[in-house]
Amino acid sequence: MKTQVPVTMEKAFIKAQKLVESAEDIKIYSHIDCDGITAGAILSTMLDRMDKEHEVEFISLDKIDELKLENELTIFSDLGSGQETEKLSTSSSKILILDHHPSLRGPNFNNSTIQGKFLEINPLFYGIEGSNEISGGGMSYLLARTFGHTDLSWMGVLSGVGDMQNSLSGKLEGLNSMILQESINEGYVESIKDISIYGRQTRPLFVALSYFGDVNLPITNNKTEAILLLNKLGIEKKNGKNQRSLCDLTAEEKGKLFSELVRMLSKEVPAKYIKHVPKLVSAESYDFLNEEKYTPLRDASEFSTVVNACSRNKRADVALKILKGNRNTAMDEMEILSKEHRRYLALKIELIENEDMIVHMENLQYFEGNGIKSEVIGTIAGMILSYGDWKKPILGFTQISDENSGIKVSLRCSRLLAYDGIHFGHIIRKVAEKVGGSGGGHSVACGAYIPSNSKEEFLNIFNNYLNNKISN
Ligand SMILES: [Mn+2]
Repeated sequence: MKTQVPVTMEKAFIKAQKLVESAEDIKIYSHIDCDGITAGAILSTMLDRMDKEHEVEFISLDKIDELKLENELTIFSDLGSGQETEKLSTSSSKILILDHHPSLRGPNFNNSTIQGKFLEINPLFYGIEGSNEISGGGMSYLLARTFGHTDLSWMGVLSGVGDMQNSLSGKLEGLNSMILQESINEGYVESIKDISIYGRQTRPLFVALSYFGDVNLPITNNKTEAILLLNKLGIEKKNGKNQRSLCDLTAEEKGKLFSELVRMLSKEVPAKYIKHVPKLVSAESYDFLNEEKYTPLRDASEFSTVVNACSRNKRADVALKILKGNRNTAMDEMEILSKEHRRYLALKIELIENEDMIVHMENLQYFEGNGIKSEVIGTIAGMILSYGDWKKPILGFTQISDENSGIKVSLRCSRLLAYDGIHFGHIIRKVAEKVGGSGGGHSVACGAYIPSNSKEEFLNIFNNYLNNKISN
């Protein structure tokens, strides 16, 4: 795993630097998710500092084919590699791609017919993994870094976490860890050896514990049990009038909680998984030191939820303002969007749970999203897993959009399945292709787009494919 930018890759970034320096009018297209929006914020800040005329637009992947390039330089960040971006090229436009998804072209295309007008920089060209070693925002940061803007490294950390690059190992690795180190050196980030629970800054500890979902424990979806657990361990729930959060615990208290969670989990999981249990409970967490404690912007993982809440309500502009530090009105808007986001998720979870909408097949479980916005179907699948059977993956289906009758399917599963060697990102791609769709992603969080009438066939192929791979 590389923790330094390879020389050949550095050379590519110097070429990119020249492209940017020589352009007077620049357009940025970036992906409309946490990683992509943060990538856009990094590039936009970089261009602001150079006084370059530019515009940022956040789009979904299916929109790329329709674009008409009208600017001197167009930068694609966190997207563009997996699309036929070269076809957009015109005689008067230059293209720069900073992406970390698998490329349709490969490194040699840069030297081909449209040489000098098309530059794609992708970690995979340099033997660096795009799923856990660097994100789209990380690639954008590496460009900003060639101009000396190492103070933007904290956004590289945020995009790595937002892209779930740390989800399996519990920490940022490869080039992500280099970016993390730079952000620590700059005094923007603190890395903390911690317990792997979401909501470190904003959720009362017992609430955060009740969302434990990789394995169903007595505390899962049960706040009373979570409180009893804290009582048993002698961990105070309150600090004066205020509920304590994970970030308030002492190292000793975290140690006690860690041991108890490991003990509880080891009782619950099949023998072959026991060796992986500690990885489920421990993780590095990242605090942004310039953000106030107990706010959702202090913790990298909670910050990424805020960005997602904005984008999923089609207000990426609010997230962009917050990232770039234009906070005044954006903070209020962000709070409203976050509340709305949480309310929407809670309503949908309640519906699926109350109506018993999880359907069990031999090797998987699924639910029909009936009108759930396709932007959040993955988030909801992840949350609903704790109401189903953690030993199987869960798939959520929903219509792509009002205009597109195709189906979006999202899959989530316990990290234990991935530690055991299953990579659902690869599996979902194969199965989706068999029914005429496309898909991919991480081992524990991935998705696909499939034709509108192919759900049954997709489910059957998927279920059969998992024969003997899932232990029930
Ligand atoms: Mn990404």
